[in-house]
Amino acid sequence: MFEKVLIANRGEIALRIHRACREMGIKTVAIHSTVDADAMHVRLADESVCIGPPAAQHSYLNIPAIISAAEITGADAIHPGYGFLSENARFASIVEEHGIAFIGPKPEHIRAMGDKVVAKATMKKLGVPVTPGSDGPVSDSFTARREAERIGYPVLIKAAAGGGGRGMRVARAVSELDSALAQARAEAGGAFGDDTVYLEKYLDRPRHIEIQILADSHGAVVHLGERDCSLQRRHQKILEESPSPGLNAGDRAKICGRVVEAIRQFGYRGVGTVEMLYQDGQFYFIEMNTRLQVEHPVTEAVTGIDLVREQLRVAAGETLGYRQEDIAFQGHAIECRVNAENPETFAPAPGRIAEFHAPGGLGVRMDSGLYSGYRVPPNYDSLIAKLIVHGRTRNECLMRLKRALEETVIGGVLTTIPLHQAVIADPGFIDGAYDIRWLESFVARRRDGG
Ligand code: MV4
Repeated sequence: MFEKVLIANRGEIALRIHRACREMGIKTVAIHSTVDADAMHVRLADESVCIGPPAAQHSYLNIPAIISAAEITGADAIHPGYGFLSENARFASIVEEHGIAFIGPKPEHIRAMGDKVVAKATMKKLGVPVTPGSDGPVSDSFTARREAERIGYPVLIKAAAGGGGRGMRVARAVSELDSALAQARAEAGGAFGDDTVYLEKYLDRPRHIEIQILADSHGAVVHLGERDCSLQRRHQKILEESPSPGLNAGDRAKICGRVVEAIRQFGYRGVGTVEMLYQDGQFYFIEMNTRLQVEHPVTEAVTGIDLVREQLRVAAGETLGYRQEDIAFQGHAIECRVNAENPETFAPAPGRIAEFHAPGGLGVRMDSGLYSGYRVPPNYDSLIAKLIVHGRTRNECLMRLKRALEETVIGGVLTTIPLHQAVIADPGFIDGAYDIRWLESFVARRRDGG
């Protein structure tokens, strides 16, 4: 096992990784920008290195500074967390070229899944159902028409370098196709420096269900069930749950089996998430994330498996040490993402935390680097805490979540807690029949005072 891990991230996830390392007797190195010098993960780590100014481009994305910090402190592995460099194949290979272990998949697997056209072709070949589409890039009007005709309208134009929804445009008829194609390409080119796009059948009201997988470097692969991440606004998830209230046992077993087999054949190592759309009883692969995800604690709650510990173990070459049959799924878990934002306008609301009290009790977990007096910097993502609640049933989980949200005190900044309280009190959420468009209409209804 590693002796010292450098944590190439900040905030709650840096703390989360530190905690797993501590429990395994591994020393930790925190890196931080100047504005994060007083962050909790820096205080708790065994060592820390300031790697640059507030702008992420010059600190948390600064590869030479991070490699230098690892070399100076003698770290034998780097954990990238999520966001920042976590899905940067070039970073992963540079880390390994320096004789340091990258806690994640091999660079070639990161690269393959980073290109959405390659990812989709790979999964299709390995037997995972994909959304009907162009099966390759579409660059001219003629090809677009031919493919859209074949797929059937409405079609969705997506960026190959995309993910997260940027560079997506719907065309509902041939009359909309040329302008949608031009807009998607322009947006993709601007956002990713690559204007390659492809076409898919547009799914109207799907759920977003993702399968968590875990693989060692000896060919063992297991799934840890699904998370329903349909509650999103502008491609930002706000609440995730497991199991999905919209999935039956038969469909779950079928898709999880398919995904595990595909990942085994792919030769993947580490944790991974296979993102699917689910509509009318059918699954469609959209993307694979090759990192630890924000919402991983939902899976930890229902399986009792520490995903960061497993990441460290498989990155060090250890075997999983258990089979699929050994994994038990217990009860229901929900995560609320608490952002320092105006809960009505979603405008970022950084500032000084005047008061902080985390909720507790049975089945309640709060992952956060907050403390009273901490200043939430304006330079990064507005996620400041995650509240994860577990119960024996979805109803027990919801009752407990309501109680835990009421108990939470975060003073001095606006947070999205009131939004969560409204969501979990709404019959449309309680009945579990929501899809990816539910939250946007809920927010609009609230704004119009309906
Ligand atoms: C789709 C889709 C409908 N049909 N693909 C959005 C982000 C990207 N990762 C995939 N996305 C979508 N792909 C087809 N063929 C709708 C979305 C989508 C979405 C997906 C998951 C969660 C929230 C979403 C919000 C808007 C659109």
